[in-house]
Amino acid sequence: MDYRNILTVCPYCGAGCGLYLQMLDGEMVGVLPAKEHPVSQGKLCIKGWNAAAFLRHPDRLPRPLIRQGERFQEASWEEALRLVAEQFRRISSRYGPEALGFLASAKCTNEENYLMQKLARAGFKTNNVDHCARLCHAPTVAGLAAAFGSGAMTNSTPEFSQHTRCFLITGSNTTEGHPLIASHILKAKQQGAKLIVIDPRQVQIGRLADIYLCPQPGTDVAWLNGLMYVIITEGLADQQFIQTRTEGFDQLWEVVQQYPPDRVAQITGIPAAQLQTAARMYAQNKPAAIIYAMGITQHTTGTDNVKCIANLAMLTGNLGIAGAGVNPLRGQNNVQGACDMGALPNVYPAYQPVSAPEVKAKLEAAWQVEGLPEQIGLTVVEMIHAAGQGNLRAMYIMAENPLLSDPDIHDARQCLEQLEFLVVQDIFLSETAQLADVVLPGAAWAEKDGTFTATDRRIQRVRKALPPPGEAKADWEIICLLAQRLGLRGFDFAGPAQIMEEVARLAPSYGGVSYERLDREGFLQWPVPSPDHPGTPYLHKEKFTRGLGRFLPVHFQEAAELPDEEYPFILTTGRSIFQFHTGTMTRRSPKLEQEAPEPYIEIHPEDASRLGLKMPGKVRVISRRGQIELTTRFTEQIRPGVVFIPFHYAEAAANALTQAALDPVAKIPEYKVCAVRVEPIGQS
Ligand SMILES: Nc1nc2c(c(=O)[nH]1)N[C@H]1C(S)=C(S)[C@@H](COP(=O)(O)OP(=O)(O)OC[C@H]3O[C@@H](n4cnc5c(=O)[nH]c(N)nc54)[C@H](O)[C@@H]3O)O[C@H]1N2
Ligand SMILES: Nc1nc2c(c(=O)[nH]1)N[C@H]1C(S)=C(S)[C@@H](COP(=O)(O)OP(=O)(O)OC[C@H]3O[C@@H](n4cnc5c(=O)[nH]c(N)nc54)[C@H](O)[C@@H]3O)O[C@H]1N2
Ligand code: SF4
Ligand SMILES: [Mo]
Repeated sequence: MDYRNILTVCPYCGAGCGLYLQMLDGEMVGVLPAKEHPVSQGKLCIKGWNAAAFLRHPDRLPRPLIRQGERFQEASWEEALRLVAEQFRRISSRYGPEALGFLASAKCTNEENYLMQKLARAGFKTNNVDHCARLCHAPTVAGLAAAFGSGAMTNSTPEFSQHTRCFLITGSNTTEGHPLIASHILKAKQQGAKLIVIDPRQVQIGRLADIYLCPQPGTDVAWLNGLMYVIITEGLADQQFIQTRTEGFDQLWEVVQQYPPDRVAQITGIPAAQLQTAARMYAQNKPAAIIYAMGITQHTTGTDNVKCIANLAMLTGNLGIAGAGVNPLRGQNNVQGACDMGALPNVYPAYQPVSAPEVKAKLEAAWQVEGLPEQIGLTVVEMIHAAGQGNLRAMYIMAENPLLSDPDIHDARQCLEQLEFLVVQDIFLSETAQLADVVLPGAAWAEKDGTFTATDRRIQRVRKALPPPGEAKADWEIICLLAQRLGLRGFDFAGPAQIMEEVARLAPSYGGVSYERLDREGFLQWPVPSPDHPGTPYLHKEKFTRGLGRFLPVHFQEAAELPDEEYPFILTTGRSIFQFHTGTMTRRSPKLEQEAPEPYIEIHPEDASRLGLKMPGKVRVISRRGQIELTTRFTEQIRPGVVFIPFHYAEAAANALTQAALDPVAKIPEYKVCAVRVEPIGQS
């Protein structure tokens, strides 16, 4: 008998927990948490324990599929790749490279994302490459890069339980979205750290808080400016840090002085006294960490919200020290890495701008190509709209499911239907794959080698434990085969380790990364510029990446669509601990599906009784874009006038209701605010 444990990383959230896959005679028999892992420390959340449950599901795609009219026909790799190569070449030469779009993926490895953007840029000369970070932390990347010069989480997860004295958590349902990060926070709280939670829903972490504030959704700039008003007027700002490390304080004060607590109360619904108490608690307990996620970014003012968070941390000197900082919790297992690899329309690997001539020259030399495109490409939602307008003719979607995850999916579907050619590379026949002309079967996380980069810039090895089903292949291998068929040079890699060697040569912050080091040291946190550099647990120690930190003051602006008589409720959407995104994996994991099998709407009992709703009962929820039917859940943990729907369920897709209003800078859609009406069905 051959029994072995293979150390790898959980495929779900950006916490990046370590786990072992237990293998007996080549079969997977279980999952074990890794005791020595610095983040998970021998624990896993329920998704981690069930991370392998979908791998052998009968719905896994074993062979390529080619559309024949309304149906799919199984095909050989040879046939499928020949068709993809022919169509992409034809469409590119007929309409130009801008008619092609590529979606890379935060579910795939760094090596796979690196190759996808290389294929788009070196192979087809377009920067139309993006991925779900656009729907997630694009405002973080834009806002923090402007303020600090680097758009990543400043500190590290283990610091929360070792150093942090105060947490300000906003727009993060931490115990459900990042459970093993929450456990560091709760450990710190047990040791006496203060906990402030600001969220329109009193999610579990809010119920455990010292102070919980309940703002109206979409009013974050107002209360953040309000906190700064109190800190400045009460003399709690860190003058020395402001003077030596930052610029633009006077401009900040000009704006912030217009947000006294009484005005903030009118805009946000947060009582003035509560705002003052929270401001004092945050400013007087150092080091203090701000932790945020989608409640801050998924707004038309997402970038403004992030800038305010950066302002608040600089104002109190909470940067460049352990346990403090601005900590955007990145969502997917490898969304940090997909951004680092340049799967974004404006930057090459390690955020080197596509518009900089010296960067272009460097990559042209390295990739042995000429004429890399300088023009910034299209973002996710822009690509979908360009397809609808006939400007984008072909798309290659690797490991994303936009027909459930994009806003306003009825419109998204109509747009994608206009494409001349759609390739989807997935492990299941997702909603998006069902629309494809060619479906390419990928290998899942436990079936391939590579690296994922967790939210705290922690690069870790993912290891192959078992073969993919049927003829499915690792995504990196599929891209290489396609590129070779297209006659492109520079895609003949022996394996992921060799791809990482190329990444390390071209991406300065990954310069010291190698598989040999990762195997020896367990993880590396970027920037790790050279083989002898130890890696960086927290950023901006002596100076900011851009030199001085820059205050970027912003005024409050309303959300794009507010309630009115016809659509009187604010809909906010998000997650449940048991399900992940569009459910392709968790809904095929029996224990997870059993816990949360059905779509639901959370509504305050006052609103429910006004509408005459019953629990359990069914309602129809209607927005200007669509309607869905689901089950009611009454809870006092939501603001009256606000309803919540998770977006995991195809049978009642929250994104049938949401809208594609975008943040003008980051181009993220406003998933967290739109107007809806709620009607009882079959109740009297
Ligand atoms: N179980 C599970 N875990 C996941 C995922 C999953 O699908 N399932 N997805 C992963 C991914 S990709 C991501 S991005 C993360 C997301 O992690 P979170 O961002 O924690 O998840 P959401 O459910 O979107 O929750 C956002 C929070 O913002 C609050 N909120 C809503 N509107 C506003 C507002 O206007 N202002 C403020 N301040 N707060 C608001 C909501 O009440 C909620 O508490 O989770 C990751 N982890
Ligand atoms: N209403 C609403 N909508 C939202 C959000 C919200 O809060 N509210 N959040 C947004 C956010 S933050 C995010 S990140 C997006 C997520 O949006 P998506 O990324 O579109 O959602 P996923 O379900 O994670 O899609 C991943 C796909 O990859 C496949 N897959 C998994 N592993 C592999 C692999 O190794 N290889 C291949 N080839 N395929 C694989 C899965 O089967 C699945 O189809 O959703 C966004 N949409
Ligand atoms: S916290 Fe995230 S990374 Fe850790 S086990 Fe749960 S889903 Fe996986
Ligand atoms: Mo996300």
